[in-house]
Amino acid sequence: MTDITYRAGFAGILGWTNVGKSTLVNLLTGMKIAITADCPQTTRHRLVGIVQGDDYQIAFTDTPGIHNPRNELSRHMIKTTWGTMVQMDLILWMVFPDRPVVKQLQIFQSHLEQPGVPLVIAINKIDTVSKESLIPLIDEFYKAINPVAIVPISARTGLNTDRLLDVIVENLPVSEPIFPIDQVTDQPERVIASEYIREQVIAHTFQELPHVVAVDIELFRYNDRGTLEIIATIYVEKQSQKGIIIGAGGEMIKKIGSVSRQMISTFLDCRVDLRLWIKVNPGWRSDPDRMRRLGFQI
Ligand SMILES: Nc1nc2c(ncn2[C@@H]2O[C@H](COP(=O)(O)OP(=O)(O)OP(=O)(O)O)[C@@H](O)[C@H]2O)c(=O)[nH]1
Ligand SMILES: [Mg+2]
Repeated sequence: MTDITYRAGFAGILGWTNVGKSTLVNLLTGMKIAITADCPQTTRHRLVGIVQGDDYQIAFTDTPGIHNPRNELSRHMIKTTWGTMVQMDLILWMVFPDRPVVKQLQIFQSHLEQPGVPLVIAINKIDTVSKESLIPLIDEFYKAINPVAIVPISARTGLNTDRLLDVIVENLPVSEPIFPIDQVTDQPERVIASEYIREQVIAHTFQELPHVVAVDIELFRYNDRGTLEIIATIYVEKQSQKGIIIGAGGEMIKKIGSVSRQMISTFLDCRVDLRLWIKVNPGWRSDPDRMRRLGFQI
């Protein structure tokens, strides 16, 4: 019999690129499930981060941020986001604290107003604005759309995120847990490993090539001594980009390798032996066949 005090469901996180969706998923799960970066279009796949309480389970569904599409990869990312939203028990729309409501709402309206699906608005990055500036913004949001609540938060500092969790739980259906109660994500280990590597490439080469990089795991195997052996290929689009990643005297690739190895080792709690290759794959972001080979489900 269903416990009538237990609530569970999928909360889809939706928002413009760079608003802080993945940062929030990591903060609430307490694990680094989603990679983040100080540049747009970081998240490329839908992924679930599971937050468990005594009487609730929230499956936060992180999505690629909305932006103006420029190639097949962009179009695929945005299609993923809108597609994800139709299967949610609740929509969490994350917005900026310093942009006008009309500018933020735009193409979102029809995706946010779904019959029977509660909408919660989280105004993120409030650590960057004055408290006073939030009051008129909140009023404006209530005039534009009909959320069950608007919660100002900081996904970076954790400010007010307890309140956000309370509001979400109150608005989820009464249900049995959806995932096993010790599970934190739906992402396979090898995908998380490849994402950590991609994050470190972005972090170390920032401004120069965040969008052209894809990472493919070619070997992912625990050996007899319990060490995880990984061989990964970093794909870029031009020879010059390959040079940037290698860096002077190979310093850059060494740093990318050592930080990502450490991150994978911490996440999976084991020794990791990581080998990285870099290959030039011109135009992969505009070619559905090659995107499929790199793991995109299109
Ligand atoms: N100051 C501040 N920065 C934040 C906050 N939340 C996220 N950020 C920063 O904003 C940048 C983007 O964060 P992400 O979590 O990658 O944003 P996202 O919405 O997942 O972006 P996409 O995956 O591209 O859609 C990162 O540099 C974060 O550290 C916040 O509450 N305050
Ligand atoms: Mg993201």
